[in-house]
Amino acid sequence: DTIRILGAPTDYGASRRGVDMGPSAIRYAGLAATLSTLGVDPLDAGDLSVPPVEADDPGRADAKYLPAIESVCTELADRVADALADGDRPLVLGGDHSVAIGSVVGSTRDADIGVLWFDAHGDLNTPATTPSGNVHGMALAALLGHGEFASMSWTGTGIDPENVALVGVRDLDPGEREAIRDHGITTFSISEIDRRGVTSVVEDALDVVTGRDGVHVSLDLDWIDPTEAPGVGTPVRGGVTYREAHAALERVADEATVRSLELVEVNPILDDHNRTAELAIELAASALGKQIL
Ligand code: DIR
Ligand code: MN
Ligand code: MN
Ligand code: MN
Repeated sequence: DTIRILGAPTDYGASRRGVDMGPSAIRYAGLAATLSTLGVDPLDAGDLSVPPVEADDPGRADAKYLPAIESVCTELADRVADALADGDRPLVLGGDHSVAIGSVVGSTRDADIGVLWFDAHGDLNTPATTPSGNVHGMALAALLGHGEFASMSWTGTGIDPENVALVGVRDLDPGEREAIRDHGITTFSISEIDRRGVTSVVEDALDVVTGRDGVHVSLDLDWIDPTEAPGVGTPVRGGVTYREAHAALERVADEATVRSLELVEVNPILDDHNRTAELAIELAASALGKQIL
């Protein structure tokens, strides 16, 4: 079992914050060594080449840096699909969450998959509803072909919205609430985790997203409480605890086939001695089947 590491060092999805240093921080925290202890072979394919955000112009205010994001995601989709075609499992290191458009487009190519989206946010805005113009807040809407994204071929997956679940959200914009209602996106809020416990919620999410060829796990580190994961692009108080995060990904490993995985929004500039990158690696290990005993 080979895990192919693909770095996507972008900071286009929300203008410059420092998440483009995520792949470096995650590697520095010992990603390859940790994967080796799981009995999988890490194959580091390096980073996509991404020009610095300062070298570009944001362009339209309701979808900043969209052409640059298109070009990174188009290349990433091919790299992810190539890894899968070679029999490797892709592990994408962001970068801001807009890179998920590339990962999921690549992972769904010729495959039937589910998508689990662990995030404080819904990432369900479109250029028409975004309060910020930041594409990282639109990544899931893009993948589902909402609004203007329906006419953009590079974001298209044809994925059935019934095979997508959002887990642990606690910060939604009005247009995102509408999208959840209108498109019937299965959404488990942080309040539902409070009431029912993370294990039972994740089991329900996994029932929803079963795809013949496995699941894509998109892990935005801001899903976790900022006390444990301070180094993220957009921290939001009240996230899942350290153990809840592990319990969730352990359930994923036990109950599903993880086809592809991504760790996004790690921001070493705001981090405390790289602990968020270290946590990202630990959680990837849980998702890939790390056993305590
Ligand atoms: C907000 C923030 N909903 C937006 N989104 C973030 O700008 O659309 N997503 N931070 O990760
Ligand atoms: Mn996100
Ligand atoms: Mn988020
Ligand atoms: Mn289903």
